[in-house]
Amino acid sequence: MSADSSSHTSHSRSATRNEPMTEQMTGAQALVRALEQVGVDTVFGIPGGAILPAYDPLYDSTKVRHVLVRHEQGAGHAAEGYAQATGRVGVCMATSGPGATNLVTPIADAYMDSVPMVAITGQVSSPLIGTDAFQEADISGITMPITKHNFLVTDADDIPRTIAEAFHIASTGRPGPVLVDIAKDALQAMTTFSWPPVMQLPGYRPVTRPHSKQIREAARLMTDAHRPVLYVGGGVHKAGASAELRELAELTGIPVVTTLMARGTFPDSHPQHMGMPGMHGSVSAVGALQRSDLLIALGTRFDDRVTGQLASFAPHAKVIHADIDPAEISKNRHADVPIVGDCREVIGDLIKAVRNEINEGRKGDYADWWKILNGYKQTYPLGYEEFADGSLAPQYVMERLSDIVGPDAFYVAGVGQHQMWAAQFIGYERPGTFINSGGAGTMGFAVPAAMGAKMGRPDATVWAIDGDGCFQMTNQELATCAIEGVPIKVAVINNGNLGMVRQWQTLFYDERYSNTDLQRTRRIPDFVKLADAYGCVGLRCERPGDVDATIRKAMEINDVPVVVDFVVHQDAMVWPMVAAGTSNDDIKYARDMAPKWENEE
Ligand SMILES: Cc1ncc(C[n+]2csc(CCOP(=O)(O)OP(=O)(O)O)c2C)c(N)n1
Ligand SMILES: [Mg+2]
Repeated sequence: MSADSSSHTSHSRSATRNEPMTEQMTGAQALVRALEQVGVDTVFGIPGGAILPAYDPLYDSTKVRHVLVRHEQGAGHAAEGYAQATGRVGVCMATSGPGATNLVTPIADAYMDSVPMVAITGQVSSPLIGTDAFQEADISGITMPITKHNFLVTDADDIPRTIAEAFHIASTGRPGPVLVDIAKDALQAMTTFSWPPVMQLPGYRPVTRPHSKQIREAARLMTDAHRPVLYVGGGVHKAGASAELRELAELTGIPVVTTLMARGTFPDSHPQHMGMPGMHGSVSAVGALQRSDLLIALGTRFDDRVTGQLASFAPHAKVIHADIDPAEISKNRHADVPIVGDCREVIGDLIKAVRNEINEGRKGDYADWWKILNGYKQTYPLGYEEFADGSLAPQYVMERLSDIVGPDAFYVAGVGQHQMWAAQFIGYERPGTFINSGGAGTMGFAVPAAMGAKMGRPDATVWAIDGDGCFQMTNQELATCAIEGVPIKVAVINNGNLGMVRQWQTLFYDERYSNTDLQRTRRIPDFVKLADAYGCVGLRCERPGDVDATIRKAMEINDVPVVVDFVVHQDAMVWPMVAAGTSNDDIKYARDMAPKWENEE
């Protein structure tokens, strides 16, 4: 490939600062140039026939680094991890047909968790579309319900504008995944590249400024309430509003709960923090919501994992619900005060409105509420069972990781028990430091997402906390990490089982362990040997006494990825738990152990 043919050397007219640049090139070159123009520095992907024209100019780009992953699912989750660690749009690329369908899971994942992502796929040439051509899949049709928006591009002239629009849509309003499917002949055709293009999105105008009347109404309710709770979801961090949240919380003295997607948005160590609500939330957080008379729901969506049985969720509470996406408001729970807007603006305005209330001599008094809440915290702290045989408790591993690694690292979890323990037993102090698959619950998320996070934030320590089941779904990206020089650390919480499913079998299926045993005594595969085979360092830890030294050793290795096989007891369970479909009031903090709510009040 000659550098002379690169897109950088063929200016027909030198672009000055204010003049739009205009140049003849192929659609593929226009694609790469557009990606450079929107500021993309990293693309995760795998080439193939239909996308091949795009890979040629990509080879020459000095601005865009393409990371060759081992599976397109890895590309998608890496783009998500990159996006969540940096706040920028993550980008993945794949060929048509199976390449594109391998992206479906991460696209769905990004959609559920509002992650800004652009997925670029090659499509068969436009005359072949609809003919069952080789490697044809209608990926825009397939992903219609799981993308914020998607495009099928069949004309080279549309490529720059479509890329500009895709990045704009993915990153503004409620973030989400956008698919750009480009027919091969559009990539090969000649076009005139000009930048910036004029976007054509007349119907797309996210409302970011909240309505002042609603804000005043909300502030009044907050002042009048006796038992308010700030119910904080992932949208608050996405809006970059954690500082504002803290100011509002401290100004009002209202307790805060942070959902799975909001861990770290409000510091765990803050005395007003009540913990994580939901199916595996703390008794204090679940109790606070259930007994509340006012929920101030910010960037959160009343997910069933938080509400439990909806009809009995927070039965005495009025609801203020602020979200950038009007479709979320009153979707699951009626909002008495609906507020459409960006959480940073909403919280900023709420601070001003509450100050006005205070200046007028009206301040909320929540002293009695805090007596109840502090009682919950003292009586029902998070705890766990230790095993008499000296085997390792997974929660202990989390506690030690938290202490030794500290709150500046990123923790990227898979899905299952280990994810819940990572949410519960690691102390999060900084927004965005816990990255996980919340809405979709996608096994296999951790390793590639950690890789993406580390590439976006190379100076940060990134720990993937994975299950032995999850790890076997996407550990091939360890090869990518080793080759690309991405020294992530992976803690495999190896309980030898599809543990979360096994937990449900223990509790609800009479201990009939149908197809959840991964046969750990046979050690197939041996994760330490597997790490070695992938060019990573593999460590194993089986006893509590070795945990600290093992973590420290992993922390000292910074040139290659490290995998630690933490062999833990298979019977460890995630508590507290609200059984699916039951009321939050029926939360158990251990097996058959229910809190006594009445005594606390
Ligand atoms: C792709 C996918 N398949 C199946 C499930 C259902 N599922 C949820 S948790 C889980 C077990 C996960 O096992 P492991 O990774 O070992 O984690 P553990 O619960 O043991 O910590 C399964 C099978 C899922 N969430 N995602
Ligand atoms: Mg497991």
